[in-house]
Amino acid sequence: MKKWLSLIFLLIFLFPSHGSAQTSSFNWYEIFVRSFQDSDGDGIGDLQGVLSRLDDIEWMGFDGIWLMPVMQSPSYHKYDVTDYLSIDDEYGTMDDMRALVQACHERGISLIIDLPINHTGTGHPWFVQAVEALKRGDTGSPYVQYYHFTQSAQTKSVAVSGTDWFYEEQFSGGGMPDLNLMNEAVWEEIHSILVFWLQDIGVDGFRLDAVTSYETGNTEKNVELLSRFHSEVKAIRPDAFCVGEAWTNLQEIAKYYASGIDAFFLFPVSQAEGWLCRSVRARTPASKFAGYLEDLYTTLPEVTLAPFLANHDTGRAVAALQARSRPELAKFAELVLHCVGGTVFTYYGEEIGMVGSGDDPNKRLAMYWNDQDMTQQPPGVTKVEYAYPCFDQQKEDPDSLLQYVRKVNLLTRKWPEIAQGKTSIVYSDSYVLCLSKTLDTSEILLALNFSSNQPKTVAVPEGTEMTDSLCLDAELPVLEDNLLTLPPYGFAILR
Ligand SMILES: [Ca+2]
Ligand SMILES: [Ca+2]
Repeated sequence: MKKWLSLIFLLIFLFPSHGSAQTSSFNWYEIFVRSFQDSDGDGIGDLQGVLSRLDDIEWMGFDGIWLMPVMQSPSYHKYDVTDYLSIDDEYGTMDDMRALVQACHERGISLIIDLPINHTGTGHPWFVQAVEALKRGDTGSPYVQYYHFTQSAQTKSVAVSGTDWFYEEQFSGGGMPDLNLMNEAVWEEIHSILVFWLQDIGVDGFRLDAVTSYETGNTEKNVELLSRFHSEVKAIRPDAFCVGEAWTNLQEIAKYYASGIDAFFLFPVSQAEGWLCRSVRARTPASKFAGYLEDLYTTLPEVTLAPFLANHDTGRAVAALQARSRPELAKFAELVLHCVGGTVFTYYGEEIGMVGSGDDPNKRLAMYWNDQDMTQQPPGVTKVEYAYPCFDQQKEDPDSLLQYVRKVNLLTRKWPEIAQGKTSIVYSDSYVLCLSKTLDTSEILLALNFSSNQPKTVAVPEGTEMTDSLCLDAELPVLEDNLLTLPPYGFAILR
């Protein structure tokens, strides 16, 4: 153990962490493969299905894809992996994966995959062999050291049937025993997994599941483990991009960035009680949001942020925003999210205003392409509901949420200052927020009107010109005598 610890410190010393992300992709699309697109008629989404939808993904303006777990696993969600070097039979083959990677790269789309290493499934051969060893009384088996077995019940432990042992399981009830990430042999396995996916298959990085549970309650240790992970990844592929799920507050997330991992999801901005929803509900929405941003840029001044509104574990944004009958609010929220900067993650279906909350499967419904072309609903669904029209219909409607999200994505790509620039708040009042974004020597100004029903006017610096705008209808922002008037939920880019 001591030898291993000194290795960790050595690695940290040799690879000081830097905040800049190795990615050219800033509009990411999170896909739950099972619910996305079926290609072979069995009703279950698969990799060939994703491949067949790349035209649509590209059209929407996304330049990065995060696939939720694709490795062999007995559950519908596939976070309980039984073979890290495989593709689940339901999703297709490794050849399908290679084809998908190649097709993404031909389009300039990055592809990262979910990597749950906090735990395996109970069906993983490591765990099966560990349990067999315990049943034989062979506690010296190397596989026993892969997990956290104890002889007394802990707060998060499960009895190993047929023995008097228990295993640690942070996500209880899931058949997901926690790996012993303090074991050098486990890291040798992780190294092989990284080489396989980054080198042999050519994925562009990973979404790291449940990093706060690596060593639950020990942020310092988790940051050390992630530093090692980061070093190993960059040694294999210096341009790989990793984003971590540290589901915690801003101050804790800031600590995780010390690991060097490119980005961490900005949980505080997401969900019904997050900054964005709280702000749009507030009496003074723009100044409220500006206050949150001030905290954000002070706490995380030099890192790549990863804002998102909803993911597969949260309720969907339309419900959180109470925007079922207010598509304009869903649109504006997507815009505000992008103005935060960094690598923005959009969960599949958010771009067409899908809803779903409560039980997990309800948050992972079949993508609503149209009424014919849908996968089966995931098992355990208790409510199937689609609040907004289907993808095909929204694609034909120039005023749809889908078309708006596409415009936001395209504006973000046209103006790299928005995602990559250093942000400062130059003005805020109750309803108007102006942000400056500086990238290298280029500076642009973003002006947003948070009012749902009133035009708002703000003074802008002399000589500023409006280069782009995005509004809900035909009414456009007007710039006259250094006064910018924005229609309700209007947006302008100036420089
Ligand atoms: Ca299928
Ligand atoms: Ca753990």
